Amino acid sequence: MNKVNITDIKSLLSSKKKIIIVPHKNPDGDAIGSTLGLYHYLCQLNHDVKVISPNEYPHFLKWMPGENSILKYDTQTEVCSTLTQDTDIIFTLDFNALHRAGNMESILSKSEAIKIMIDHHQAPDPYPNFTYSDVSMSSTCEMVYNFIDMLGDNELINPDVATCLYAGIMTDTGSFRFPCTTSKTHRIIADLIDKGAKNSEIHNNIYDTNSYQKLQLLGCALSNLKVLPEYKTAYITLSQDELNKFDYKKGDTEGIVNYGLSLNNIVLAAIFIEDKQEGIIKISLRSKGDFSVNDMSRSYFNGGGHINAAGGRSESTLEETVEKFISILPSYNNALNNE
Ligand SMILES: [Mn+2]
Repeated sequence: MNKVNITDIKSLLSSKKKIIIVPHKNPDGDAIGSTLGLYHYLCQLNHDVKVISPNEYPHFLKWMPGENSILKYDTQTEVCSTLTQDTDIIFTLDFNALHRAGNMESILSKSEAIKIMIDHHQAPDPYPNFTYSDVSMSSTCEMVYNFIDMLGDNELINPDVATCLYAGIMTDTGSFRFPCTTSKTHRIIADLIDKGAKNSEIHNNIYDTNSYQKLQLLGCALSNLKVLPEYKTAYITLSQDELNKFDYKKGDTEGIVNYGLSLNNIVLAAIFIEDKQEGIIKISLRSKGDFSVNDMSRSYFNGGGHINAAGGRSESTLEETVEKFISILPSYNNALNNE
């Protein structure tokens, strides 16, 4: 794995460049926070910077400074294609394989621009010219902080940069409680507050925006929760009909999987969400300790992620997907019961 070469990047950024910053498809708080944090930093260096998201993101991220300047590839394809074809540098943030950029995959892989990856997921693809990959990091936002710091520009972390990076670290660490949260993470968070991130306001903006329907959907998910104590496993299902009944909007199911993991004596939690439009079942897996849901997802559910948090998908029905999940648990019996 390459470590990013800061000296080369520093000289690359020493003259005005056209720069595109791209988060992964279906961007979350860390993806939007890191792209906007980097955007506010690069704008101060007088580069010509654009953030292009492959698609739309949830409404609870639509308060971040600079958010209204984000272009969306799926609805603004022409302008986004032109910009991507005519750029000097492309930063890809919070993902490490081009297929994670969804419909932007082919335009990104064809581009001759210098590519710089900043990411904390496992097993990065070798597409970039510069790779800053570190799976021990809590979030890509923590890495963007380090990146700016390594470039010697810590003083350019203004309230806008600080706010975006704080939001991404907070969401990717489950408000600083996941095992990836280190003392270094807290030191960075402290510095971001000193530099103008309003921590309590950011928390409210992200977490206190529930609609009545969203809470009803959560109630439905929790009543569907099943526990398999012999495998220290809990799982939740949500069918398309249930999503429709509660007027599902993008982001409404975010975090629901963690309720399974909050049960006493549970090591593995899963949620299976039917998506009839895409014709797939979306899967989120969470675990405690050394049990790797990244491995499980890579082996069985066409996905991956981190040791304790991974995503995946299935093209079978909801029922078949759950059956498959239950059928593979015996092969993980020792690992689950040794936690
Ligand atoms: Mn992340």
